[in-house]
Amino acid sequence: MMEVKTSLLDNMIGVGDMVLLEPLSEDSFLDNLKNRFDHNEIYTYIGSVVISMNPYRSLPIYTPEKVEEYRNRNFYELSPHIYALADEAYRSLRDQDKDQCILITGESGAGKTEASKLVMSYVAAVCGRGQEVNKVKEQLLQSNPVLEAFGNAKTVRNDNSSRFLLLLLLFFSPFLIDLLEKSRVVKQPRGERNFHIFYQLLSGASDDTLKKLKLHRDVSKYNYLSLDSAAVNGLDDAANFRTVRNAMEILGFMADEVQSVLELVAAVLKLGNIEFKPESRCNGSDESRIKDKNDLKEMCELLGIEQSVLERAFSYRTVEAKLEKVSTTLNVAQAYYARDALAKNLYSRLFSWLVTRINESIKAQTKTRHKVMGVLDIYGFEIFEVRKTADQTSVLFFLIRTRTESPPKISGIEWTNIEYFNNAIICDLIENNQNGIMAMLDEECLRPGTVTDETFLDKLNTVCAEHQHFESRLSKNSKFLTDHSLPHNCFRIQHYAGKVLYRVEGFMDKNNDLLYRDLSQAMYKANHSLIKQLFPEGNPAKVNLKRPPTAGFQFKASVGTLMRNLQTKNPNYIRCIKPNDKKASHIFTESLVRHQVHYLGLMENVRVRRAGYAFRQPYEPCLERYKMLCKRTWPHWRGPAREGVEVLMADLQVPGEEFSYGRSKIFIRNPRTLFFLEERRRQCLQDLATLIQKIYRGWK
Ligand code: AD9
Ligand code: MG
Repeated sequence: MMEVKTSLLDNMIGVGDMVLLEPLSEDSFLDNLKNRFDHNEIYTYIGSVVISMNPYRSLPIYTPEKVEEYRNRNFYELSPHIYALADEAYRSLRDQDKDQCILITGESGAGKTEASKLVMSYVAAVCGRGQEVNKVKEQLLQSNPVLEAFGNAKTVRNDNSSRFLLLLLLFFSPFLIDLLEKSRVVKQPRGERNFHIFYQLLSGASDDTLKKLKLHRDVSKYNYLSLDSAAVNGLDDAANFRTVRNAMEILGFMADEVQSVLELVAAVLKLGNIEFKPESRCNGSDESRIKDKNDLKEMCELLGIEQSVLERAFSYRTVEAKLEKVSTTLNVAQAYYARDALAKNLYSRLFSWLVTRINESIKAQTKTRHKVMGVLDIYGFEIFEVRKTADQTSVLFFLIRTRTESPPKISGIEWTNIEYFNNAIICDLIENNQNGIMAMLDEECLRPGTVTDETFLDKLNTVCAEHQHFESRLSKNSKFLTDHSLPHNCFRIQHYAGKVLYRVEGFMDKNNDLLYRDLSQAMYKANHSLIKQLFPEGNPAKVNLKRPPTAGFQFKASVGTLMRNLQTKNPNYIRCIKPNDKKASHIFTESLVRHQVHYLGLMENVRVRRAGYAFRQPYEPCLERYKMLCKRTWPHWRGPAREGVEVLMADLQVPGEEFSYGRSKIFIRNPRTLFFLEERRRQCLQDLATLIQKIYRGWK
């Protein structure tokens, strides 16, 4: 007799798969999560979706023994674990030749990055061993510390918050999309830090290295580094610096490449210290002058730039029209704007370069095209915050798109219709080419005359109001909410997760992200191969009169590529939940978790998955209907109905993954199984009828 696996129910704290939760309500869902969390069961399924609660402490559940335990086992065989998902994805990749992607979503600090690392290390542990594979594995794992040093920072919500979008493709054609939160380079919110690498360099580099980079060890000497949170508990910047250096070496960075990278990091710090003062001109205008040229001088030495070239680029802006060049002087505000734009560009282009460089080095190890497994770790969704910037707008709408997951279609039999939040409306509102928010932002940025964040907001309000008038798709669905009670510089969008207030402050700037041509040309002239590479548009031979694409445009393009990439893969979902706001273990703040369950759409998820079980029936009628199919249950079963059904299913050798046992019902996944049972029953009845006829004839 076939052994029926029921480990999802046996020896288990609460219910391991929310699909089997009865009765199903938000309260029972939360109770189950809490119960399991209190017993260190941080993973729970919704069908094949893994919910992961952040334990905020290390649990002994990621050992090599655990890896062995989950290896090559069926998803529902063992208790819920992220390894089960990783194994399932890996096996489908290997055996069915299906490219996989793992989509990880959740609030900032919920554990997405940790989850992606766990998936990566699991796959690295179980996948093939050849020399080539080993090399790639090592490099992939080593890319983590480097990317985190340059792309992560301490935020209020997470001491190691990823500030970029990462799509990591394993097996092994790496592809990383980097959309770095570049505004952080020049300004950080209170209580947050700049990217880790700055602090790592200052505390971890040798005296000799610092001297070469013309840096002080003292963080307080640098304008771009926030003071109030320079040291973070539990974060050892110096040790991490050594890890990063070591990882770069394993990734095949040459000594001079590492040196160039560090020079750029140092240059950004120097740049932040350049300050400007106004100087009155006889024509009454104010021109900006550099206050103290020492930092400028040192920066130019680091990057091999002629000081006078950069100095000029900070004083003038040249606009090239068709045949003529017009130079205008910069005032102090414009000079600071130019400085910060340069710093942001330097750093974000360095980050992109690192990503490309890592990709190349991994690619160089792989000779054949392999099947692909992607891990998408999306940076945090800061739902509780009012402050939303243009960087974040993009992320928000990206999240919304990744969350569109339509329920499976099953023909015939029972089908529960689930109201799904229609994301298309929001995507349209934000993305639509004519009157989407992004398009309007682009248009406003290009409009001549005085354009400010406020004029943008006015435009948004007017256009949306007009559309309301014409009952257009945009506002018919009332996703853009104008409301006189809003603070004057805000608008509100009804997202999947709830209403989100956006403040327009800085939207234009962020979208514009304009680097004056004089500065890119100054960078291109640098006698520094890396810098030269990073500013190809500074090449005077390549004067391009077109405006550079806006940040919004670039974002849309990148997301487009990403989406096309993901659509070709089989998705696996991990939903991360943050149990409390204190980064503390053992605390389960119900209201906070409830909120996340809402905006991650987990209840809908359960309903959809339940509907995905084509058939569910209480044990008793099920046993009554099919008991004739098994000698042990026919004509009477004396024990509890559930056990009778278990015996029945085992006797009929229905594969374990085709059904699940709930508290009072059996859930059958595939209509095929139901047809099989019905067919057997029909045959049985027919045989019985024939038998009865025979007997009847015999009597006659
Ligand atoms: V952000 O959107 O990048 O700001 P993430 O990525 O969701 O965020 P992260 O993975 O960085 O959060 O987790 C935050 C912290 O929670 C980690 O630094 C760990 O200290 C802690 N954490 C998360 N998951 C686990 C885990 N499975 N085991 C132990 C964990 N600690
Ligand atoms: Mg992260």
